[in-house]
Amino acid sequence: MTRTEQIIKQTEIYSAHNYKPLPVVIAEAKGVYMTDVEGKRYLDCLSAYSAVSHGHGHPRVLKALHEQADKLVVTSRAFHNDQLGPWCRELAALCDMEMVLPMNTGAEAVETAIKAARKWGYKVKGVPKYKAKIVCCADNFHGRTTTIVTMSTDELYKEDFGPFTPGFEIIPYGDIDALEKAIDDDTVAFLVEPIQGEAGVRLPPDGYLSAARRLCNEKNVLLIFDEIQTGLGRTGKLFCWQHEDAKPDLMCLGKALGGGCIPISAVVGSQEVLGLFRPGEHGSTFGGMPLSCAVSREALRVLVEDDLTGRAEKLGKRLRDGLESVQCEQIKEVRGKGLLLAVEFKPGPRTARQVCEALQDEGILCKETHETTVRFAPPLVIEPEQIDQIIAAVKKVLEN
Ligand code: PXG
Repeated sequence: MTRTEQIIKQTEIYSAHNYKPLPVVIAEAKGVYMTDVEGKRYLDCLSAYSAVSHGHGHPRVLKALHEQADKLVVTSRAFHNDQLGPWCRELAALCDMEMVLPMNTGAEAVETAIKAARKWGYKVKGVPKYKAKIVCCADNFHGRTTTIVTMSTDELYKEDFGPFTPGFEIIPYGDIDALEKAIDDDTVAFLVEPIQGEAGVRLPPDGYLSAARRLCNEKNVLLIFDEIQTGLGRTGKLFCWQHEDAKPDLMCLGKALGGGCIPISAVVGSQEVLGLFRPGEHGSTFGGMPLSCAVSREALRVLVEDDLTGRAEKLGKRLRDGLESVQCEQIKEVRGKGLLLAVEFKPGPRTARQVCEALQDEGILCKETHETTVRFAPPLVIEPEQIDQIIAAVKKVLEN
């Protein structure tokens, strides 16, 4: 048995089977490259679903991690720490928002936004107690807690996990008329991904986000963008909503917020909404811990100083042009923005999973979403020659 087979077998015995990873066991990574336990090197085209936008082990982010780890790691929120305040101020400034509420994972940020919106509904909008409604979109992915899977339209995420949480209405993604119809007096928020990542990098029609912004203004409804996957440069703008200048009331961030080194998430927004929380109503032991905050502060500085957003735009175009030039009958569409791209396949000789497996042999690690789509989302620190390496591998796999 190879070392890879041994480790996979062990994982399958002792780890719950809630994932189906590619058969590769990563042991080390630096920049855009990952190395498996056999010593084979791969170019990472997934970036941990956008969490590793800075590349693996970014030297500055790692340095911040080590330095802070030597000083102070966790205090809980029972005491102040000297990193939380500066991080909140810096993140709020970057987002052009007023306040930040720190959590650890994306799902927790979404849960936080839901609670914030409901509270705003009762305290400010005047919705009758426990009548608050949040509108969300079909095919969304906001995480996997019991409340969040209530919003899912994918049976896999829901079957066997009910009963679910009341207070959500699901409408088709990209349909502004459906949003208008769904909003009633009890509606407190519209929660939506500016691009649906997990649904297969699905883009709404042009003008959708700004139309949603206008509608929410008219109807006194909070607009909440889940930018956990699309935010922090990934799509070629700092935030995906900036493609349409549709600034939300609340924004959920996660993934790349930790610079690929640590889990940290946040809801950022206005004082009018986030200012409503009172002590004890919400929180998390590790949320806002000094280690995460220090790492995230450096990650945000790197994001700006190394212009990761500009790189996503420029190199995303190079990757997209390359993928569009691949001669393969089975390709239905190449889509996405910046370095959040996907190739969708028509039914045919290869499944998306098989394409990923063939790319793995060529030293490129991708992950399929659903049966038909392969996502290409390398770290934003990728170099042009490495983009060309991806394109060459895709051509080799698909043009034969
Ligand atoms: N919102 C969006 C838009 C996401 O893409 C989450 C929320 C939840 O984040 P956390 O940190 O709670 O996983 C995501 C996560 C996976 C996986 O299984 C995660 C995502 C996409 C695909 C797979 O780890 N995105």
